[in-house]
Amino acid sequence: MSSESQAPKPPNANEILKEASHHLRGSIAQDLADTSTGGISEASNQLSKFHGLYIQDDRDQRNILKKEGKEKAFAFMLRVRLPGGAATPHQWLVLDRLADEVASPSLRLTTRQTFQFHGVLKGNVKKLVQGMHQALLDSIAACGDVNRNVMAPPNPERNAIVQQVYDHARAWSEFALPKTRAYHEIYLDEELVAGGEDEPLYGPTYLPRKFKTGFAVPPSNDIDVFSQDLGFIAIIEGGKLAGYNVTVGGGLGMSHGNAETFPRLADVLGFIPPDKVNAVGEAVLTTQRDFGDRTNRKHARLKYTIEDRGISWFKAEVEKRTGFALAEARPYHFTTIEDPHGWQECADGTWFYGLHILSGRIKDIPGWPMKTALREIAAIHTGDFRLTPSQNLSISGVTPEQKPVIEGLLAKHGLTGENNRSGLRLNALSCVALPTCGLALAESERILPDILEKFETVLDAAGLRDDAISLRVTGCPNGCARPYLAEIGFVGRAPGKYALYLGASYNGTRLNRLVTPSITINDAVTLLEPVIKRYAVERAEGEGFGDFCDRVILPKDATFHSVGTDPLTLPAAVGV
Ligand code: SRM
Ligand code: SF4
Repeated sequence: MSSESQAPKPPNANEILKEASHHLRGSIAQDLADTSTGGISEASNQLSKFHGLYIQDDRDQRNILKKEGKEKAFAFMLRVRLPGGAATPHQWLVLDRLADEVASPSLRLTTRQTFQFHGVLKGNVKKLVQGMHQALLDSIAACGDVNRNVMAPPNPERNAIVQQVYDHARAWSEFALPKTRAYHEIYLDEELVAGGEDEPLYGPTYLPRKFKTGFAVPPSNDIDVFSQDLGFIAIIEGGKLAGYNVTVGGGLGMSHGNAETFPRLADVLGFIPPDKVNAVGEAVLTTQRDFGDRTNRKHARLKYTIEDRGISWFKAEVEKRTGFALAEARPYHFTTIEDPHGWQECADGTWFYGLHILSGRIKDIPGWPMKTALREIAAIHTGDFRLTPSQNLSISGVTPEQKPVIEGLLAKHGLTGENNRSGLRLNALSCVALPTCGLALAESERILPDILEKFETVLDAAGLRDDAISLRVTGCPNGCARPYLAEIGFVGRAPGKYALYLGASYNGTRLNRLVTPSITINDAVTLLEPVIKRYAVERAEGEGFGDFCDRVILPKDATFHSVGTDPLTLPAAVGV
């Protein structure tokens, strides 16, 4: 072996950038002040992600502007930090107004329970951040190589256990926040910290890659706990929260044609009592900080650290850092990922209303004035809003007296039927994709209604309109709508072409498998029509569509396939 091949690989460019950034400052402030362009430098783009900001350009306009020799139509996306997805009515009204005044003006609920603004022009970035700040909201660590928005079941008022879990999620979120004041200086005009500050948890280069945490309360796996880098599954014994099973190493992003990247379900590491959440979280996070791959960003998530070094090694390292051993994992059972819809009564005597919002897009269109309706509700609501992991909204903490008022407002705007949709539609997710996402290879949010209509026709004919089937679409293999955990997954490959995946379990505990690497939506409907018909007549009692595909349609010996390696021959398997 040559000495050259033994030399350690150099850190990737982002590592050098982070180290030199003076705790995430870099030249973002100067770039934002530069009025000669609507964009910012690539270095500032990488760093501003840590502050929840991405520079994007309108991809619908990209070619036209290029032909005209003009600059791209640059604008920022801003993602709010909102642990557990909770916002007050006042905060809702502020975000609603800011969307009108300085952004696209739609609001977008994300798959990790927060809001995104799109179309924020450079000159409006500080106005937006300052406006949010007035309402005690920020976008710190909403993106970047840090612990991101922490997920938790959206309705703590349901019972005392959910409330406890929610409190633990918030405490972990606070604990794992970066300490740098860069955000306050750049966007809120706070004075520069003279000597710089310390980042006790992260150090100067933060984490090798994004890091995601979620808390689940069985039987609901609404947060898709096995897709999280770090997960906590509440264990309930004798009607009390006994503690958590800790999960590590989940993650979904992959690249088409790169077998070294793959979606991975988390391992269950062991059981801990409730007061050990932060200690274990810190040990997991710092192990990844110290051992994660800082040479190759495509191999830098915790899932690869665990895959490469083994779960036993990882557990030993975590236990070394905490100073205590994790107990054996305790039994749990997940049944669903679906949000509750409509009115639900809570233990504290209040109610919440689960409102389905397709792709989490809140805007006004003729006949569907969702933004106006929610603004009017926010103006009189005395409880909270909770954003769900399925891009839906829960209007929570509603008193019995206010219930008819809120219902009246939904009725006034013709929105009471939103929850009376097909089981497929109520369980569908899509990522943003075009025109804002710079990584999209195909449409996602904009094509979802069309996909749903086509499949609804087939499902109606098979008598399956009300069956809950999860369908998730993304514009590229990064997996932002968690498509590899869907019973039917479409993953953008090229304009109009998708990789089709089938056979995940409905409760988020088994990944789906690649059926065909590139197919049009029409061809996929044709391909799946006989499968759906067979499912309608041949399924076992209570069997979900994904389980049926896994049991009957997909070959027994197949493991997860990445694109380019032996897609399953579904037509032969189905007998069409
Ligand atoms: Fe995501 C990158 C949108 C949840 C995996 N994601 C992006 C960017 C920022 C594109 C970019 O880097 O330029 C997208 C912005 C699009 C836009 O115009 O708004 C984007 N991701 C989203 C959201 C808004 C999808 C949605 O429609 O709701 C979700 C915001 C979550 C939040 O509030 O924090 C979103 N992204 C996810 C999830 C699901 C989850 O976390 O539960 C995943 C898969 C889980 C995972 O991380 O493994 C996910 N996003 C990615 C990846 C691939 C990461 C990887 O390990 O390979 C990227 C690309 C990257 O990081 O390089 C990405
Ligand atoms: Fe963009 Fe791909 Fe994420 Fe969709 S899955 S938002 S296309 S990065």
